[in-house]
Amino acid sequence: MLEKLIPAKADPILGLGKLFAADARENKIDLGVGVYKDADGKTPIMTAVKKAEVRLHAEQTSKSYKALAGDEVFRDEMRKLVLGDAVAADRVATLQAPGGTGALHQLFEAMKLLNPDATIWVSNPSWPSHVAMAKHLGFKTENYDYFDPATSGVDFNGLMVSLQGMQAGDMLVLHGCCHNPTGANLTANQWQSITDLVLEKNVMPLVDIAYQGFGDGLQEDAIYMRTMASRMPEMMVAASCSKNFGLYRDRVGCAMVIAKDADSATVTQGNLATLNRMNYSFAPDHGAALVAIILSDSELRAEWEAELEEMRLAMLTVREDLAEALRQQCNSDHFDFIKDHRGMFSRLGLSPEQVEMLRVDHGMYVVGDSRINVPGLSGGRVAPFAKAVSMVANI
Ligand code: PLP
Ligand code: TYF
Repeated sequence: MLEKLIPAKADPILGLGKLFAADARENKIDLGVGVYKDADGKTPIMTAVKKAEVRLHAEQTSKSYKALAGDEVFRDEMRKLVLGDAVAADRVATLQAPGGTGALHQLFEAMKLLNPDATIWVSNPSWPSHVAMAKHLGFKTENYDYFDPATSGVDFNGLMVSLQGMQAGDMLVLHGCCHNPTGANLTANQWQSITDLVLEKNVMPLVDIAYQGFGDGLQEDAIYMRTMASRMPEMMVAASCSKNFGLYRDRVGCAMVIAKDADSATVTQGNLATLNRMNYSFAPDHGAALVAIILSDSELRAEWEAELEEMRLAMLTVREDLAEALRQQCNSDHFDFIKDHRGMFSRLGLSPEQVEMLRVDHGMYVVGDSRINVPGLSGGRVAPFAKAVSMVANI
């Protein structure tokens, strides 16, 4: 039967890592996969996470199963971290899931129960897994305009025109903050206009928040999404702890469903737990247990928040430095938008050929759509990168 399989396509982001590993050049730079890197190019374990692991090791007495929906402290702390007090706690059903991807998967599955004929609307461009997962689960998908290459900002008119095509019962995927792959983000007013439209059209919003704390701050990054949540009778949120806790491989995420009232939330909660049972029974515990310890302990929490803030500021410094270096190298303010973008990524607006030249001629590994992983440039990597970009770009 296996002859029916056709070779799988490599993930456009993860595939780059293999090429990088095979490159023998010493001055090569990896700006591919979105993981935080310090000045040494390492992805550190956060100190609060290390301390929570010590505590977990000392205090955990059993590895027996927990609740199907996951650890209650974790889920409640995540609800507060993401939604604040925008929505009454008894209106929110929560589910521990393997990473933000697992949370997205479970929410798509929940959507299958609500409307299998829904079209899932995804920004153009977006993180490739959004469309891939929605299609894999049998949904139709549509793109909505998002990025304006002329300004490297959001094409908001285009976005609103595209979203006029949404039908009642469809789902709209929004990035909560730090848009992947562009780095261009919606303003408060734009979020409000989208919320108006979603309410008018009776569409289910799914906010994917994978970078809370990486943009303008832990609270600031959630604020627009919270305003939307406070206005919506129903909404879904997929949160990831991969980046802001540095727990990538431990697979920690939380799916949240806001229901119109407490009774509806109770029924939703039961259905979410069943979705865990239908897919993998219990979500992995270790990383979620660490997040629960950190978020519910004031000292560890303060330490985590301080380190996260350091990481955020380091990324902003790279943005400032890169924009300035490109000003010098190109003798133009063309790349100043890098300072306005937020999060781990910026789309530079280079052609596939220019991206190829960066890799082949200069050993600079950028995703094919010219997305860079900003923290990959810390530790003195800005100057050589800016030089290489100025050599391939026609500015
Ligand atoms: N959503 C977006 C937009 C992402 O960029 C990512 C990747 O980091 C995720 C979700 C999910 O990440 P993870 O499953 O590693 O938590
Ligand atoms: O966009 C990124 O680089 C991160 C990490 O299949 C990632 O979101 C990339 C590809 C993938 C899963 C995670």
